Amino acid sequence: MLKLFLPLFLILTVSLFNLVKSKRELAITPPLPILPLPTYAQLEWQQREIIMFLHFGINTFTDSEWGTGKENPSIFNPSTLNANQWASVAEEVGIILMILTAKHHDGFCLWPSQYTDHSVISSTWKDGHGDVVEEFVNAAKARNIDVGLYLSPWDRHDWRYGDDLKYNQYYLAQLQELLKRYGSVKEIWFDGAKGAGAPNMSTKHDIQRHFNGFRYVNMGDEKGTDWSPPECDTSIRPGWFWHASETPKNLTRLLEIYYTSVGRNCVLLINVPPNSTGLISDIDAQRMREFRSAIDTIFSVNLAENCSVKASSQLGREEGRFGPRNVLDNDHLWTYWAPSDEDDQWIEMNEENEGWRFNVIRIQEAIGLGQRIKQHEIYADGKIVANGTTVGYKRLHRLEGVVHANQVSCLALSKRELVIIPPLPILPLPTYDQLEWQQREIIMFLHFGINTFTDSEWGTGKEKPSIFNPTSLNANQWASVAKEVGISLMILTAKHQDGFCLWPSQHTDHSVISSPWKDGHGDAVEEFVNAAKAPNINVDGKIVAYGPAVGYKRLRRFEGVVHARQVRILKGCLWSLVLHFILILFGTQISYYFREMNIINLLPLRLSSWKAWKNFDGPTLARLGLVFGLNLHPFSSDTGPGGSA
Ligand code: FUL
Repeated sequence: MLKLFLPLFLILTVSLFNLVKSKRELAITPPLPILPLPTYAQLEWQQREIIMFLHFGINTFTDSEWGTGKENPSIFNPSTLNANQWASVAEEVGIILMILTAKHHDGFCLWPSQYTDHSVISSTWKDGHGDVVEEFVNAAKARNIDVGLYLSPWDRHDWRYGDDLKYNQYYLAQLQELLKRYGSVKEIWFDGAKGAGAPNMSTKHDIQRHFNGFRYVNMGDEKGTDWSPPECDTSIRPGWFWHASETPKNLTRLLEIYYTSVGRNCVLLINVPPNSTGLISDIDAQRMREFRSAIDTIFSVNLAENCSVKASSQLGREEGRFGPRNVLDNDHLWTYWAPSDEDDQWIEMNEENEGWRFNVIRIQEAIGLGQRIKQHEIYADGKIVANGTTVGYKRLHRLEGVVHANQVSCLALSKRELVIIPPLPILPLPTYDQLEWQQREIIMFLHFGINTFTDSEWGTGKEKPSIFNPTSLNANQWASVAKEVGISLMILTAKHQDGFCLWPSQHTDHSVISSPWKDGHGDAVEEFVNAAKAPNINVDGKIVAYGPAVGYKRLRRFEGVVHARQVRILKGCLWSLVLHFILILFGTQISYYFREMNIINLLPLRLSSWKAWKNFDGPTLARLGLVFGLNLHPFSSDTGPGGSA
C-alpha cells in the first residue's frame, strides 16, 4: 500500500511546489487613508506654497489703506501700467498663482462692471476704456500662471451695501461677471474685514459667514469632515497698498515669515503691490528675487540624501515600496515610508563619517492619505532638538545655532485614529467637479469582463481567467462610438463582482495576466484610457451623489401637443402638479424644462422667495438664474424612432 502511495505523494508535492514557485509575489497594499482627505485641487493648491497677492486700486493714488468709497474715480491713472511686468516678476520667482484686488473695500472696480460706474470706466486711465483685470489675466495666462480675484464683500461706495437682498444681488452679479468674463479663476478671495460701524451683512443672506472658515482653520478640528488647508497672507511692505514712504521688508524677515507659514503647513500669500505708475517697484521685485534664491539655497540640497535609514517597522518587506528610504526623495505624495506597527513609530537617519552640520529640519506627511501625526519629537545624537504637534503638508523646524550630529531621529508620538467610514456631511452645494459632471448629462457605461464570455450577469468568481479572450478588442472603437454621440465621460468595469481585473493588478493573479488574451500581457484598462484620452474623453469617473439643491434640469413630457400662448411656472410641487394637470387636461403634448443656472448653486444665497417666483416675468427669471425652454417632441410613440424602451 505504502509503495503505491509514496510515488503519488511525491508527484503531488513536486507539482504543488512548482505551482507555488510560479506564483508571482503580490504587492503589499498601501495603508488606508485617514479622513478627511484633500481634493485634487487642494493638493495642487497647497503644493504651490507661495502665491502672489497684488493690492492695487484707488488707494494706490490716495496713499491710504482703506478708501472711503467717496473718491473720485478720475484719480485712478497709472501712467505706465504693465501687467506683463507683474507676471514676469512672478514667473521669475517661481510663482504660479497671482491674486488681484478686483475690488477693495472702497468699491472701485478694476474692470468695467456692468453694474456700477464706480470703476475704470469713469477713470482717466485709457480714457475709461481700460480693463486692469483683463490685462492681468492675459499677462498671467501667457506665462501659464493661474489667476485669482479679490472681491471685497464690504463695499463703502455702493448704495446697496446694508440692504441684504439688494447688496447680495449686486455682489453676486459682480462675482458672476468676473467668473464668466475672465475664464478660469482659481481662487476667489472673500475678505472678512469691515469697519466697526459698517452694517453687518452676515445676518440673513450671509456671504461673509458662509465663506469665513477662520475659526475652523485657526484651531483645526481633529474630528472635522473637511480638509481645510490654511493660507497666511502678509505684505512685502508694511501696508497692503503701495505708499511712496514705505519700503519692503528685509530678507531675514521674509524668511522668518516663510518658516512660520509654509513651514507650518500653510500656503503663503505674499502681497507685492504695484505702485502708482502701475508697475511693481524694482526694489520689491529685487527683494522677491532674493527671497526665492534664499529659499532655493536652503532647500535645494538635502544633507540627508545619502544616509542610511532605519525605522521601527515597515509595511511589507520590499525596500522600495514602503521602506524608510522613501522619506529621502523629493516626492511626498506617492513614495513614503509606511510603518506596519501602529503603536511605536520612529525613523532614524545615520551618517557614519563626518556627520552633518545643519540648522533646519523638514518633515512632510503623504497628505494624499490624510493627516496622521498629532505630535512629534526630533532627536540629534539622542538629544531632543525640536518637537511639535501636527505636521501635514510641511513642517520646518529652525534650530537655535548649528547642530553637529551623526544621527537624527524622528518620533511620531500619537497618531490619529483610522476612520474608515466617512462621516459625510450633507452639503447643499455642488462642487465644481459635480457641476461639470452633471452637465455632461449622458455618460457611457461599458460592462465588459468575464461575464461577457460566460453569458452571465453576476460571475461566481470561480471562472477560469483563461476564458477571457476577446478576439479583436479595440478600445478605439468604443471611444469613437462615444465621441460620435457626444459623450465626454466613459466608465469601464475594471473589476465586476466576479473579481476578474481587466488590468494586471499587482495584488492578484485573477486578471488579464492569467488570460490567453495577448498571452497575458494585455491591459484592457490601459487601452481604454488611452483610447478615451485621444479624443478627449474624460475617464476620471468620480461618481458623486446628487446634492439636495434644486435640480440642474427638469424635463416633463405630456401626452399630445399643447397649443398655448402662455406658460407659467409656479413654485412648490402642489402648483407644479396643478399646472401639469391643466396641461394634461388640454389633451396635448408639450415638453418644457427649467433649470437653475450653475452659478446660483455655487453661492450661498438662496433665491427662493415666493413672491419673486410668483410674479415671474422675463427679467425676474433671468435674475433668478432660471433657464426656460419649450420644445416639441416630434415622435409619435414613446420609444422614438426604431428604439426599444
Ligand atoms: C484685510 C483688508 O482689510 C486689508 O485691506 C487687506 O486687503 C487684507 C488682505 O485683508 O482684511
